[in-house]
Amino acid sequence: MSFKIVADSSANLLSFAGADYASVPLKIVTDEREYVDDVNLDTSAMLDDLDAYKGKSGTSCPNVGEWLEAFGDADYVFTVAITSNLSGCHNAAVQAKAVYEEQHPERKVCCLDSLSTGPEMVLIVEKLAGLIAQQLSFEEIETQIREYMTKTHLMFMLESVENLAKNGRVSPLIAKAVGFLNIRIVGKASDVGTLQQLHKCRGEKKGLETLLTVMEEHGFTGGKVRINHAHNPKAAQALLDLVQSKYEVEAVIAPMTGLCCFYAERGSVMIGFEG
Ligand code: X90
Repeated sequence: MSFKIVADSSANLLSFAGADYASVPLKIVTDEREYVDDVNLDTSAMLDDLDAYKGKSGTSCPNVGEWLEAFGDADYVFTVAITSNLSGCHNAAVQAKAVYEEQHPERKVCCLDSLSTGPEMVLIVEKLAGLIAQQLSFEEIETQIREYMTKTHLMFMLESVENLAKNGRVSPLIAKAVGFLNIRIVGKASDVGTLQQLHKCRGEKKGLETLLTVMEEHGFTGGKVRINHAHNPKAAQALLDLVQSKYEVEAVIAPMTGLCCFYAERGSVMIGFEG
């Protein structure tokens, strides 16, 4: 029996060695061109282009056919998608599941709505790989991963929410708060998969300290952390140093790819952890 994990590119995980894995790209689109969020994308050049570009920019999620293609011919597929509250990704995966299971009645697909994005999706993918390696049944893996997902969290520090606001993914009220006076937004993926602002902080140092405080308030006591940054490796490392000064952790720092760079914007960091 073959198992495959398929996540959309908002996980910032274009490849993964721990299992048969595929990343399905979202796209960043303007009136002039389209940036596909895959290994060929130069995110720094994209952000520079977009800074210079005066027109509208947005994003689009993978369609049913793109999910289906990523399923390949696996017997059992687990999809991990960005929160269905902010994107149509999960919905398209669910439709792809229906087509796949109808075409191949012996195959099964489990679609997981992360209610999150980025590094929390990475934790889910890694856990799935571990469960598959234990040779558990498809049903048992589904039960255990859904249980695991109730314990993982995503927190972030954003330098700007301009693109989130322009694309209606955050309330205008939150949008007003950033972009001036050196303000950073510290927040989390809420229980229903929306962007929830917890604090406004002045400066990066204060923002990172606040990030650790809110992690602690959500049950963090060390363990696995996955950190993603938008062209800000220094802040990612500073956050890790801060966390490690108090806790034993097993950490990975990785850059955000296209989708998250577009929405989180230069300078931001996200952290996924187990509560
Ligand atoms: O379908 C699409 O076009 C994609 C839309 C995605 C919109 C949200 C992207 C968020 C990226 C920003 C900070 C973390 C927010 C977490 C909220 C759950 C990252």
